[in-house]
Amino acid sequence: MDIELAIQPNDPALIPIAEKIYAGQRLTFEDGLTLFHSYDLLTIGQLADYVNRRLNGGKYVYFNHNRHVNPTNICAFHCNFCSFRRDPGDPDAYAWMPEEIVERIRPTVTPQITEFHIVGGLHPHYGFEYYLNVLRALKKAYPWVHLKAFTAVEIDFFAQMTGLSHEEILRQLIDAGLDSMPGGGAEIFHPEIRRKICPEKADADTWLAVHRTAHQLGLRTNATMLYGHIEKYEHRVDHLLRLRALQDETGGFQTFIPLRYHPENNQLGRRATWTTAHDTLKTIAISRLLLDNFPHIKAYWIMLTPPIAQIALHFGADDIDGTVMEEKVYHEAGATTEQYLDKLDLIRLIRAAGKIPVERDTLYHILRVYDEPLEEIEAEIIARRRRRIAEQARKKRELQHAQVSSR
Ligand code: V47
Repeated sequence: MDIELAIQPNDPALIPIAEKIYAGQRLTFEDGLTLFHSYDLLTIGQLADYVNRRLNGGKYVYFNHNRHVNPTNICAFHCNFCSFRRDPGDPDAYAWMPEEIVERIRPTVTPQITEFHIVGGLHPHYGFEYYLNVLRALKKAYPWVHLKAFTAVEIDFFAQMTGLSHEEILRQLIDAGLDSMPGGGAEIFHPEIRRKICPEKADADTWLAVHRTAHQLGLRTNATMLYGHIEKYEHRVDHLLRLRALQDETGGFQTFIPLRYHPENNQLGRRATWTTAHDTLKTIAISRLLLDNFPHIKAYWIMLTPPIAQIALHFGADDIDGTVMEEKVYHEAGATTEQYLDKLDLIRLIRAAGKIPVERDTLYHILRVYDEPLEEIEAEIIARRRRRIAEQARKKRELQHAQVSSR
């Protein structure tokens, strides 16, 4: 049976939108609003799944082996949704020196890891050189790892601090080892909301201009949207369409990541609450439908929880991010998920959703397709894990032995 015939909207308002989607036509601002106002979640999800299958085949779900690195939580800005930032002198404020970062993460850096996701506070005193040195030190110590670092807001902060253009800042960062940029700092573009939640941050035009420049320099970047606080549906649609317009121009975005707002330990949380699973799945699906020119939609398991991320794989998402290791931004804000899932956990999660796990690098080159029987994959990964633990124990014994002998 034709897929078009199989999807029968319960909400009649969705019929003309479904027809446009089958015809491959672009959705408008009004279509976006109609979708958000509709409670027909299953139809919206089926439409998004249909588009994902048309764009990506619908069988593969991507993940990567990555690690988050947050060099400092000291931040000059005061975004009211942020639970991670600290002022200098706060008891739990920290700022790690580049070599310290290299050593702190060493125990978790294996030859299999392919990406460091590096974001943090805008340190008021450290200067641009500190951030360049973080990249240089990491690249020198772990040259095989892709550095996805610094949001457009950080790039704009460095430009303000130094008086250099965004282009010059990006060129210097690329020289120091930058390979691509994450999608953070986008929040909600509309000025009505942006000025209430992050008035000091680069505005929408600046955020988009930084990504435009990055794309012109050959960097691939991601984009995000922080939803589920005080914004209205029209602000979400406005946000998505601004991203779509830039992507039409440059084609440099890889993935869109809707970020579910977490209200604990931040000022905005006194006014806003957790959003619902229904809203999350609808937002993921509508992102897939409106962002017809974005290759991928990510269901970030840290934000959504693994069970909801798994369901999102049937609502248009084709990526769940990676192993992450040591996530701080959302856990300070009340995220209850693990801070780390290993490769096997991710593979099991994706396979249990009836999809084929595909390990990718940051730029979506396929490293391995996990399509063999699950028991074989489990046996292989567990055996490798055992070998690694035995090897670490052997190295530790050797070190202790050498220390005793040298006394
Ligand atoms: O810009 C901060 C968000 C973002 C909260 O590019 C919060 O692959 C929810 O951008 N509740 C940074 N969200 C993280 C980010 C990201 C994450 C995963 C993958 C990628 C990628 C990018 O975190 C910030 C902000 O929007 N954030 N505080 C909070 N309380």
